[in-house]
Amino acid sequence: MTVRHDETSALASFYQDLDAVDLAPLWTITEQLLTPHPQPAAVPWLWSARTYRPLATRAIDLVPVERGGERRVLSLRNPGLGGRPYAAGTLWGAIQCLGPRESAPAHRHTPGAIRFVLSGTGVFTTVDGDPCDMHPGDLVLTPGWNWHDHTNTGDGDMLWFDGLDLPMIEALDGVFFEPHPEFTQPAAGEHNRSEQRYAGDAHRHTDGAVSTALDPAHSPLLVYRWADTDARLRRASAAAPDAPSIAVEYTNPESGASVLPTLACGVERILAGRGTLPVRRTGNRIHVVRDGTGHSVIDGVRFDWVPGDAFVVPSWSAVEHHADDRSDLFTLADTPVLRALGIHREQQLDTPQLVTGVFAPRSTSRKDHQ
Ligand code: GTQ
Ligand code: FE2
Repeated sequence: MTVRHDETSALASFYQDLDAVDLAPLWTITEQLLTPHPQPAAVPWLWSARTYRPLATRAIDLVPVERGGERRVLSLRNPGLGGRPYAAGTLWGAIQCLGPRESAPAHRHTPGAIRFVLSGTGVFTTVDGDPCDMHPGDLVLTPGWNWHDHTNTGDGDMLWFDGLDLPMIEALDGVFFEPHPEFTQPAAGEHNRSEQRYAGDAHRHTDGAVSTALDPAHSPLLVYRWADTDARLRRASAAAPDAPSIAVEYTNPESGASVLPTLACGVERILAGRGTLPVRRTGNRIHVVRDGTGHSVIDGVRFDWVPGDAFVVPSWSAVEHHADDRSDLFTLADTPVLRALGIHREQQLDTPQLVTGVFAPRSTSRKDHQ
């Protein structure tokens, strides 16, 4: 179709007039907005423990934990997000560290958080007056608007992974934050009260798709011990001896729902020398390697991992996991929100992906000194 010159210039000045009064024509941007499938800005990415551990140690030496700063936290910043400090479009992921006899000040916020302990001992997080002891492999919840502070009573550093729904709550313009009037919550006496009250099996065997039950409330159980998670994985594995992998979800012991209304947590155990077939799911995921070495293939790129590494699987990326030795991958996912809104989708692929590249994790030029 030929357009006469005066029509072209009429159209150009029409677009200028629209722009000048803050109107945008859909027909020029519709394909960017209504994509055939999710096109997350976040890219598959991995942060290696070998690189972040010495940087966390330097942070402990260099940066005090104070009011205002609140937390000594290194966020996993996805390079696809234009400098925003988020691991994925909906998920905050970070490494938090606390040195000997340090406390991080009490506060609360509407975004909900989970902690998965990486290393160290002697730390507890007080959640609305209940001090929850933290050991490697434990999961601790700080649900939205619950007061929380962290205290290291020990002689060594502790490192843990933080996951929050912060970018999701930010997108909903729902962020509130409040400092506690005291630096830490008043000493509360007995520790682990939620654990004593709700002790028992709070895990569910799943097919890897976490969170089928929905609950607007958070779990009343605030700490899940690794020994219980491991026991549940062993039982599930014994019941399915031929399965290459087993997945369990941490659940609300009262309703069976995800641990937080917005966030689901689980562990996927991949047996030595075995692997999973690729799957695509809506929603974003962060995995933290608890045990084992192996690799994942995400959209055709191979990501090698060892314990402590954290990696992101953006929505609708094809992902498969392969273990050298028996491997446990902790999973944080926003699945409950997609399910609640009726937009969760999953697609199993029948053949392994063709590997077209190998991810090279970033490392510091000052050679990973310990
Ligand atoms: O420990 O309270 O990684 O408020 C980000 C925000 C941790 C925390 C984070 C937080 C915290
Ligand atoms: Fe917080």
